[in-house]
Amino acid sequence: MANWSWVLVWVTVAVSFTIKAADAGVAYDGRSLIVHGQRKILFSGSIHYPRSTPEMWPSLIAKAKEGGLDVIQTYVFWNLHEPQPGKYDFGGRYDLVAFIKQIQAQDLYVTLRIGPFIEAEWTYGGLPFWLHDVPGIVYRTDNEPFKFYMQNFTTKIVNMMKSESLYASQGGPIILSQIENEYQNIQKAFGGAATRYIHWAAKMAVGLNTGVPWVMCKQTDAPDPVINTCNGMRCGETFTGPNSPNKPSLWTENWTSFYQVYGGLPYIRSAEDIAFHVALFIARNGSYVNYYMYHGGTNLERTGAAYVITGYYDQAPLDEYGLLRQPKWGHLKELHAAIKSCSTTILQGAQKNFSLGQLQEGYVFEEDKGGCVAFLINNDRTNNVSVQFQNTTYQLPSKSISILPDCQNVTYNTAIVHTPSNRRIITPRHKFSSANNWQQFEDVIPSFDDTSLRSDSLLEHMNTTKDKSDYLWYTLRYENNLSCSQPTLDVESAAHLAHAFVNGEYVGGAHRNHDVKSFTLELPISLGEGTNNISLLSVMVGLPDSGAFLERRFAGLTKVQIQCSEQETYNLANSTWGYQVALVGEQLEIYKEQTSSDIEWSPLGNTTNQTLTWYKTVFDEPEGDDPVALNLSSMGKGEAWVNGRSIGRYWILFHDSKGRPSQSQYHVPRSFLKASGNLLVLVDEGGGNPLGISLNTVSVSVSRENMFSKSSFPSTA
Ligand SMILES: *[C@@H]1O[C@H](CO)[C@@H](O)[C@H](O)[C@H]1NC(C)=O
Ligand SMILES: *[C@@H]1O[C@H](CO)[C@@H](O)[C@H](O)[C@H]1NC(C)=O
Ligand SMILES: *[C@@H]1O[C@H](CO)[C@@H](O)[C@H](O)[C@H]1NC(C)=O
Ligand SMILES: *[C@@H]1O[C@H](CO)[C@@H](O)[C@H](O)[C@H]1NC(C)=O
Ligand SMILES: *[C@@H]1O[C@H](CO)[C@@H](O)[C@H](O)[C@H]1NC(C)=O
Ligand SMILES: *[C@@H]1O[C@H](CO)[C@@H](O)[C@H](O)[C@H]1NC(C)=O
Ligand SMILES: *[C@@H]1O[C@H](CO)[C@@H](O)[C@H](O)[C@H]1NC(C)=O
Ligand SMILES: *[C@@H]1O[C@H](CO)[C@@H](O)[C@H](O)[C@H]1NC(C)=O
Ligand SMILES: *[C@@H]1O[C@H](CO)[C@@H](O)[C@H](O)[C@H]1NC(C)=O
Ligand SMILES: *[C@@H]1O[C@H](CO)[C@@H](O)[C@H](O)[C@H]1NC(C)=O
Ligand SMILES: *[C@@H]1O[C@H](CO)[C@@H](O)[C@H](O)[C@H]1NC(C)=O
Ligand SMILES: CC(=O)N[C@H]1CO[C@H](CO)[C@@H](O)[C@@H]1O
Repeated sequence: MANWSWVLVWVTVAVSFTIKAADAGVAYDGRSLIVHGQRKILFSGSIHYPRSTPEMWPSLIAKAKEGGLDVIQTYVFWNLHEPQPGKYDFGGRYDLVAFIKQIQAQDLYVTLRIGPFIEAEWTYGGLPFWLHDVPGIVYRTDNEPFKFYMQNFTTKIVNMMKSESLYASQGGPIILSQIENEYQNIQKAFGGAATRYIHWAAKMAVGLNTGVPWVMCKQTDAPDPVINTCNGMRCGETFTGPNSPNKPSLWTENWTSFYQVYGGLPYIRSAEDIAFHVALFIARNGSYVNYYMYHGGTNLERTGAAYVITGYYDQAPLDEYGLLRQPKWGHLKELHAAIKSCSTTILQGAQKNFSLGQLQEGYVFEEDKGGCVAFLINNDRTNNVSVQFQNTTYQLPSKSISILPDCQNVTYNTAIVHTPSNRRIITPRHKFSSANNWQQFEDVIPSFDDTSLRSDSLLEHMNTTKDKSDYLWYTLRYENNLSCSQPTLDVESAAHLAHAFVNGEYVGGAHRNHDVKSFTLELPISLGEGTNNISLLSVMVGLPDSGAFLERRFAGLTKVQIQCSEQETYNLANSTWGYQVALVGEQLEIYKEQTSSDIEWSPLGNTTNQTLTWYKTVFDEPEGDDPVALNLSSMGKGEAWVNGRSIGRYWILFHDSKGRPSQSQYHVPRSFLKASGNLLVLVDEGGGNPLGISLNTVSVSVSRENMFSKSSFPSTA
């Protein structure tokens, strides 16, 4: 079955460091992965290829390597690669093979998390939306249609890797693969079918004979020989361990921060806290740690999941732009070096642990031939303490771990940071404040007669747009009763936002947030005599990416009524509705250079009160290599394109608890730009003023460590 099953007879750790039989590939035992016969402690970092550009990959990977990583981990993004069943796309940012070969060129390993369900704060958790229309499908359980497409795509990827000789068993860089993703979170919902599914998935994956092990993260009962691994912030404390003594302790997601949603604040996790938990995990026999994310990047286009902001894990050791975030990057680099300096002893030595005080403990790895490594841990959050270890006194700062590669000298303490902090510097390079340089196009507010798709009920939003757009118009003709003198329009929605128009005039909007399921609109409106056109724009900010029964999720309007008085209410849910998928500007691809010139643009109007308006202008590329960002803080909500390529959604008006937009700066990858005449197009749902937009370059204040980023890494090409 598994070509590494011979390893299961490997019981003691210290027999020999080199294992002949595994030279060709990757094996494992209870202590670690064994790569080409060598036992390894591996530091890994997540970098997702479609969240940056091919031009950025070499520098991101080089900075990861310089930071002491051995492995780059990435998900595979099914919905990018198979936009229609059997039609594949692996070009440009989607070029998985080129990404892996770039990692290989820099002598690092790869962990390939195929999923193919990935969650990842990626729209629909990476599942292609067309799956939704496969008859009888239930995702991620013992369901034939789902298993068919999952196996089909998994096989496609594995075969692609094999044909490029990318598995370590073929001399390539891939040392580990993942099937499924945090399935335990939803397992209960499927009862016995879940167990059958997870066994099927393990068997299917193992049957693909990659010559490298498979893991299931957050899956305590991962079937042999698949390795169960830990995801979380404190795996040294929380991981219940491998489910077999023959499996190593691997941490596939150690969150360096947390993803941010619109309306939410950034999650700041200190360098000291990350370092503490990584050191603890290694002290407790862990042998693989992955930073999720090492570089988060940008949710370009409409790829972010529901409510997730466009910048992804900006707080990671490499920030959204790929610049070093200090002291995080440098403090972890020193940690990796401290552990690497003694990894042979950690892997070969016998481990013992002992108490050093009420809240203090020690872990020692000792080899017969003399090597000795100690981890001295102070779990006390407030007090520095002195401990005695082998007749020597050691000062341990509060909540810290000291590493002694020779059991004598402390070379690293997780709470003592030598790396200076740095600061982000935003340098304004251009202001778009001249109205003459802008043009606008007001999108059309469709009325019922403009629509061709009709239904006598309120349709589900996602199944109607098929995720071709964030936008779905619900339109209606309403015959007004003159007795209704002070009508209100009441709307309830399970989508993310709605904007209401009566007879072409904007009457108001509302939205929900990441954590609630629905919202309501109650708007006083004025109705004319006879026929009135009611047009409601329902908006999604990314599709959901998690939970059981994703295929049954409901979004869109759930209730529409006109209330004339408490007694007199007209429920419009079962009226005849006319639907329009996408804005007219989207249908015309107004943001593309070729099509933009065919549109009748107008001079910029009074921008104080526009709704659903497209804006365009041109600009020159800022000089130099520093990353480029647009400050969109004067805008409302919408999406922006540069030279026809979407740089993602923006949402300024939804403030966090401190009264600020969750994200103001939006990354424009350098490779999207040419020297001059770059076309910028934005669509704004309302409240935006393009005259306040500015173009900036982004850098970090130069500290000692950053000299490195300046000199060796011309940031992005
Ligand atoms: C996947 O399905 C397509 C049809 O959609 C088929 O052409 C292809 O051979 C299948 N691939 C595998 C590896 O099963
Ligand atoms: C680490 O592994 C050793 C065997 O080498 C075992 O005795 C010990 O209990 C393990 N420690 C932890 C914390 O799992
Ligand atoms: C050694 O570590 C194990 C696992 O964390 C713990 O249960 C045990 O109490 C420790 N022993 C001592 C003496 O601290
Ligand atoms: C510590 O001191 C005691 C008594 O002074 C001695 O027996 C022991 O060998 C010493 N241990 C080490 C590791 O030096
Ligand atoms: C604890 O130790 C740290 C690091 O050595 C030091 O910065 C801090 O001031 C100490 N705190 C106390 C309360 O002594
Ligand atoms: C390590 O500690 C020993 C004894 O404390 C000392 O003699 C030696 O110089 C130290 N080595 C280094 C590299 O600091
Ligand atoms: C989804 O839309 C398709 C038409 O594209 C329709 O056949 C199907 O019934 C819809 N499914 C649901 C659950 O509404
Ligand atoms: C108008 O009001 C009358 C009396 O209140 C009611 O019978 C009728 O159904 C209403 N018509 C519409 C179109 O709402
Ligand atoms: C609308 O129609 C559906 C079924 O077609 C029915 O279940 C629902 O009660 C109706 N709603 C109203 C308000 O009439
Ligand atoms: C723009 O419109 C607002 C009201 O909608 C008005 O107060 C303002 O004076 C107008 N500005 C210009 C420059 O016309
Ligand atoms: C903007 O438009 C809305 C709706 O038409 C109106 O209520 C509001 O007063 C306008 N604001 C300004 C500043 O003109
Ligand atoms: C899986 C896991 O360990 N999750 C933890 C991640 O860290 C946060 C913050 O400490 C915990 O709340 C989660 O339980």
